[in-house]
Amino acid sequence: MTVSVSASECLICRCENADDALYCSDCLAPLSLTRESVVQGRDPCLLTVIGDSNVGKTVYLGYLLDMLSRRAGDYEAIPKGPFSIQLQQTVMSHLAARQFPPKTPNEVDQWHWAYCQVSQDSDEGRWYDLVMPDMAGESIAAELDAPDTYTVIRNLLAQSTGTMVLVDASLAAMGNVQTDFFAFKLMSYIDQLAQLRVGDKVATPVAIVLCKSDYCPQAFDDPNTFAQTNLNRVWNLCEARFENVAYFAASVIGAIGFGTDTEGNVTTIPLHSAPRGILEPLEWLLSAI
Ligand SMILES: Nc1nc2c(ncn2[C@@H]2O[C@H](COP(=O)(O)OP(=O)(O)OP(=O)(O)O)[C@@H](O)[C@H]2O)c(=O)[nH]1
Ligand SMILES: [Mg+2]
Ligand SMILES: [Zn+2]
Repeated sequence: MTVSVSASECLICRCENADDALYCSDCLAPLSLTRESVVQGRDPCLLTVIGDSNVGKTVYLGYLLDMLSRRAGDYEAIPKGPFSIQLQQTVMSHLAARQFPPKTPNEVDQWHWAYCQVSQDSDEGRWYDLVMPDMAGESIAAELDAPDTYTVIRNLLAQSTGTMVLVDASLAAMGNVQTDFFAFKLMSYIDQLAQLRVGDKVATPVAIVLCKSDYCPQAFDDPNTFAQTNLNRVWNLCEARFENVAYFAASVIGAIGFGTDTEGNVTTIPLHSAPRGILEPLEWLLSAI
């Protein structure tokens, strides 16, 4: 694959920027992404992680990146630049201190962008240049309700090689309809972006990750049945409009404790990490692209 951009063209929205600019003037994505891909001489593989606020995107993505750099599952991962390590450092240092990382800010220039090269021993030495931004759930919600509020989200989804849709399985299992509706809206947004004729289906692979499945172990036993039962609107839309969808249960935390903060609010405390199902969605996406 050859890279088709110049060093000052934004990889996400393709707009031209000044040679010494650090961030794209249009969508605020870091231009180091483009510069690095020009050095590598190939287009990176954009994997977009989306989901409602508080579903666990930051925790999942930070933990996934950390597992890759610790060579879990025979993976080898090389971060491209120190900015790519920030997300995993934030997540791992908070978990080590028995805290959850803070909510991702809505400002695009505050999002962490992870850019790393990944290869798996069993994949004949093939390298993927993965770009995975950690976006704020509230910004995603704003873009769904009023398209073009966050052009960066639209551009990312339109160009994604693969997408991970994160859903809060613990809420879904309790019958919370908001969980199903949010993912339903997201899938419909992706479907609309593809601008396909009625009979054609979206080919981009989509992994639906049932986060916080430590609260509902039945999701691990059979993610498909769990989704069909508890996320029925999404399931039906995927059947009708998407060619390549798979469901995965995942959880990072083994046991949760409860405490109170200085203002008396109840807080959750991650007592220890027990990752389950973290690598599988990535593995499937890489095999599907
Ligand atoms: N039980 C359990 N809770 C989790 C897990 N991952 C995250 N959580 C809880 O979910 C909360 C939100 O996680 P985040 O990763 O910050 O959520 P987010 O999707 O990044 O949210 P925004 O940044 O607002 O978009 C955490 O503060 C935890 O309370 C998990 O694996 N198991
Ligand atoms: Mg977050
Ligand atoms: Zn841009």
